[in-house]
Amino acid sequence: MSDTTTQQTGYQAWLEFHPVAPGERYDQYLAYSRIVCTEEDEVIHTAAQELSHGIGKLLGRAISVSENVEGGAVIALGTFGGGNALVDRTFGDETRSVIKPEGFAIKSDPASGSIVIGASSASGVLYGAFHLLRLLSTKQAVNGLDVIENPVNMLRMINQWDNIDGSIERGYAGKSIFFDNNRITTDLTRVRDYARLLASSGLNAISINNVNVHQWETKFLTGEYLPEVAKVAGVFRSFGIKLFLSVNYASPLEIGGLSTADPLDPAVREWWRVKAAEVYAAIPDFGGFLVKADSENRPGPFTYDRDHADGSNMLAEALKPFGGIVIWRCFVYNCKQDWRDRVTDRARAAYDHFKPLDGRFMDNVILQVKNGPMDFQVREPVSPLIGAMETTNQMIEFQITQEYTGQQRHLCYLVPQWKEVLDFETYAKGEGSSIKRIVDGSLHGNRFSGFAAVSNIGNDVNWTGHLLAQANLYGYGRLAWNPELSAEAIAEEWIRLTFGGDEKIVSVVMSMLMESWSIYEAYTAPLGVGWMVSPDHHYGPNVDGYEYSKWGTYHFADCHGIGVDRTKATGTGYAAQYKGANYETYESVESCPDELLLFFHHVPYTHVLHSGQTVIQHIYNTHFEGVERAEQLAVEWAGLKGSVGELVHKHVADRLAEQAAHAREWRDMINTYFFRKSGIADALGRTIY
Ligand code: GCV
Repeated sequence: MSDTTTQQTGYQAWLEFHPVAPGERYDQYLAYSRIVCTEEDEVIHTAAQELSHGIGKLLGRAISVSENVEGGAVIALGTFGGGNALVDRTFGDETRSVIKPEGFAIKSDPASGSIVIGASSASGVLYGAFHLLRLLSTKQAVNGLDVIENPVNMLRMINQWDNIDGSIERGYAGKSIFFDNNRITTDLTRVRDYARLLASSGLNAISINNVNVHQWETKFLTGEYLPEVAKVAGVFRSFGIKLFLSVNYASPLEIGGLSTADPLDPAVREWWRVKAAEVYAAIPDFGGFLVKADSENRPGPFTYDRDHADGSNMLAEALKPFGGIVIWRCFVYNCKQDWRDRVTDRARAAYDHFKPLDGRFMDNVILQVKNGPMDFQVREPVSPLIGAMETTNQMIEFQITQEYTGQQRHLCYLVPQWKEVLDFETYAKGEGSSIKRIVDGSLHGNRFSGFAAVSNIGNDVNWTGHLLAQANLYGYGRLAWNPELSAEAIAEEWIRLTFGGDEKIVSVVMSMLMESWSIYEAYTAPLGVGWMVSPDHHYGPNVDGYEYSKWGTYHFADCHGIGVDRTKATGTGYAAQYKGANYETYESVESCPDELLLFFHHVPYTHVLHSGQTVIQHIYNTHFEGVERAEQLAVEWAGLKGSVGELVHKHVADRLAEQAAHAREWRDMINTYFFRKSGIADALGRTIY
């Protein structure tokens, strides 16, 4: 990799540190020529090194790190009471009392002209360092700083779906950076660079292997792999990130020589206790286990006629003495449904399985719930399970990897979608019960809570396949840190950090990102009905791809109409899982929002939407417009030729051309399908085959 710059390959991503030009605050920044770090702590040293590296690149000169606080304006960093005189002098009790475990304060010291970063933990110092670097990289004034930041969410986690053979389930950016050929990779350089990216966006936890834990990965808990896992944990530790493992629920059977994995069997419980002790002996700060059980053919407690509380509590009990946690996924549904069965509704499943168990989980179990009831579609309602369990820890799961949103071949900036989910009012405890307040733990006063998301990276040189998909990884971290940040603010930060401060690039890329989700939605499955993709690989279009299969994902289109009746009155009753006004809004075809109409209702093609269009005309219009808008993305990007690096420009241009071509395929297949089904012509007489 000879040139790793963002402009040429994208490798440095948002940690490119474009040089500050004279006139762009160069002189102001030049004053800070030294970093002062007095504590012997790995994470604080990382922070000092990052500052030295980043500012060095911004200013084009070497920035030293020393312990000496005297001698002009410096950047000092450390924990409160940790021995850095500048930190201790700058931050009084008032500031210290409002800084939470991973928060930080940054203040300018008028006496010395220095900038001081203080925190109550080493991780806080690191986040403070990255915050300052963000200010400098986006060329903001740094005299007179007085910043206090605390992460809103406790767990800010990434889930890798990487397999030991180097493949990645739903990975669209090359092979795994963790595993190759049934071994954990020995050169951890790339893992370290990934840890930097994650920590710099505010993330603090990672599970490194796929939730579908197969034969070889089950052995991660054994001496064959644990020493190597411990090395990976060490890399993440130096960036304040805790390592978790996905575990196979049937491990006692598969690697323990037991004849059962029954969670109430004393021998099974003992096996997990011993196993947890072995893992903690190798990795003292191990985070815990992530578990997909009784889901899509994975083993689980149902085999023994036990429930998910029994299963997760068994693991929680084993981890508890070491401070570990169990993250138990709620993606549990019948994946062998008969498509002729109109009663079973996959959307209902998570709520139906878990809600009755509220109050039965140990306090170190967290339920991880996907943002929607189906599976990361471009449009779904918010999962009604989130917030429905008052005495159970919950965290939300997003998908950064674009399984159903264009697989990093199409541009789809997902932060606006996540924002909508987080701002959704659940009425779980009356008004003011938004999703973000449930997942930050404040609404129900949970001990553990937070965000998880499936990563979108692989060993492609630019990490994410589509360079602009880096914005989703960055945006996820920033949103997990602070869900109040706007999608625009995050996009702007990312563009400036990645491409530098050219205002033309900022405005063009911003408009492309902000439009992209709605463009993708326009030319794919209409009005919230979802799917319509090819089975297995999910890179559509295939309108009936899942219509006659066992996965519970149907649109029920016939010559009269389309959509799934999920009302309580005449359908599956899913709408009744929502509280208060949400139930009424979704139950009624009159009040259901257009974008979710076909998720909740089966309607004739002539049904008139709130927009004034009929369903069929909406389908035609959005698909024609969606293609035009996708083509326009390519035109906008073409205007940046010469402004961004040549290779990067070509790479994104190629992806956008493919997106436009693929959008045309979506348009024609969807429009033709519904024209032939409904027999209703396009009011505007456009070409439909
Ligand atoms: C890891 C969907 C995906 C699967 C994934 C599963 C899950 O079904 O297609 O690849 O498996 O979700 O979240 O467990």
